[in-house]
Amino acid sequence: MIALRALLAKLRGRPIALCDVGDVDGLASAALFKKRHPEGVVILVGPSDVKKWWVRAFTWDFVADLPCPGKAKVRADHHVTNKPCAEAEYYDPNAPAAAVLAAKALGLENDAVAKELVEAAVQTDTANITDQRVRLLDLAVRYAGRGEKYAIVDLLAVRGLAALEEGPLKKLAERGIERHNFLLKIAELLPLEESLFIYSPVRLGISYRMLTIELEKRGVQFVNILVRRGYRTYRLYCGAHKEGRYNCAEIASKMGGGGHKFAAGAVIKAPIYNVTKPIYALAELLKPNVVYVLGKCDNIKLPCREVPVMSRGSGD
Ligand SMILES: [Mn+2]
Repeated sequence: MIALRALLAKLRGRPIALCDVGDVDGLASAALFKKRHPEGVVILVGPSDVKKWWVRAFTWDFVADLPCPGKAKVRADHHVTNKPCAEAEYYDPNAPAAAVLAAKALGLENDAVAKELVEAAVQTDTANITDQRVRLLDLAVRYAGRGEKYAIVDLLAVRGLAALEEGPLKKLAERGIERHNFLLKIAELLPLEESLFIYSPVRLGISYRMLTIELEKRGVQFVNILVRRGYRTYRLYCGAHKEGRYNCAEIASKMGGGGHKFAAGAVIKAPIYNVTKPIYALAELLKPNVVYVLGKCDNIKLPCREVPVMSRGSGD
């Protein structure tokens, strides 16, 4: 458990950092902290985890790319919606990435490896990737599990982007490319209708959030992907065009989740006596002409079209 990891670090008198688990910016910021404090311990969490009691219980030596966890000594962040709170704030809503501010906060502005990491964070956070190594890092991070992300932070702290050239980070990047290509293949098989209802009866090892974004890029206005993650467990990913008339927050909240107008989601538990209920509950809300199934239409009592995909095992 990550709370225990933080507690142990505290007891050993090590500096602790709290960084965003979600993207290259968060991980690059964490790597900068490790570069400055090799004995330090990084904890990676998402923005919503910051409200958890154990996160609020600690005094964090360094926080990056996240809202205030309560008690923080130094914080580097560029989100307009996050209020400053730390003893020393490196906060600039106009900064292209939190890592830019993290490097400043940690006194690493002139370090060559740090410069590389900052540049990688800027390119990914501004969706303007020009360096091939940054593209590889982005794909490695997108498809990495939590444990793998800690390994990425350590490797980046020691070697910078050169860590992508061999060993575990090269492997993670290769897996990222493979999964992303699989995602693009699925996107190609789907029709570009205004609104899509997609059902995935098994997890395909892709990022479904990325698939909603990819389909929107291609012109779909409203994408709902329902993924069956277990016998009774489902996950909804909703994506809508920012200026469109569709509202993901509304759909997600009706399914027991939440989020933004343009991106929202829900985890749904089906009743034991009716394990396919979430499919029909979502269809009731969306009233789709057809359900696109990433696999077989078996037993789905709705107009259904099969999208022939090859399963690749679990991932996101
Ligand atoms: Mn960021």
